[in-house]
Amino acid sequence: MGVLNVTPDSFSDGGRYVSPELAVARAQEMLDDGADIIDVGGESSRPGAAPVPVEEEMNRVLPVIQAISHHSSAVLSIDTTKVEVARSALASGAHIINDITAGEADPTMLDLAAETGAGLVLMHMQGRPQTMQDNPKYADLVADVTAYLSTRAELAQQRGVSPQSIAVDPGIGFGKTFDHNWMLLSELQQLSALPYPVLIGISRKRFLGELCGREVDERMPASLAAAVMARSHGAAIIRVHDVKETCDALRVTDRLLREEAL
Ligand code: HH2
Repeated sequence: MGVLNVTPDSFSDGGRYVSPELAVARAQEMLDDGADIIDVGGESSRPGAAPVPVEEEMNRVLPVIQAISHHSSAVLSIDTTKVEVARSALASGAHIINDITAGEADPTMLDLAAETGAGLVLMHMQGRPQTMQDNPKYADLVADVTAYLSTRAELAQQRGVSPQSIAVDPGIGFGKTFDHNWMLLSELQQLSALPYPVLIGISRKRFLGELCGREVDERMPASLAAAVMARSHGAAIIRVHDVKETCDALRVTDRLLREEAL
């Protein structure tokens, strides 16, 4: 899954793809590099990010989704917590709702997924972006995150979402300390045991920078190592900025995993 943030303030690619022309060109580049899904976002969720009004978010993402779907048959996801944005994005050509609040910000998000048959990514977050990094605490991190995602996925199904449409995501960096992120990555198998594909977003995130002492644009090697480990622990979808390099790393990982399974 290639990341396409149409925002002025995303932590990694903020401000780079604000015009629809640049965004469409970037989407095409990621598709050529091997992305299966392009995740379009119009609101940064980095710690402390300012909320974006619904009209503004729509003005950012809709022209981009319309233009990409006009130019290609790419699978598009919309990274939003707002049901109005998701509804318009689906009507403009998106196929998947990526909701970092797992339908909690707006409970009708689950109904929208049911009604449209869209894919639905349910992500775990403790707190909300404004405050989520203020001392997050868990009784049993991996069990808590796994139970939360399982419960949200069951609720989505009660609302009419097909189980085949659901993916779950532990939300690396969302209400997690440095150690929490490492623990979730190392014990991803527990989440992979749920009957849904696991999506994970590690690309260029702060915990990698902290470990290696690298700024955002120097975190690709660390992101590749994390992607390889996540894949070998069962992640089905990896959300990344560096698509070409990640695809090569995953081709090697998948080939070796297949060999090991023989
Ligand atoms: N991470 C970010 C945004 N959306 N969605 C899912 N499902 N999983 C993630 O880990 C995830 C996500 C944050 O990264 P990015 O979009 O690059 O930055 P920003 O939130 O600043 O726009």
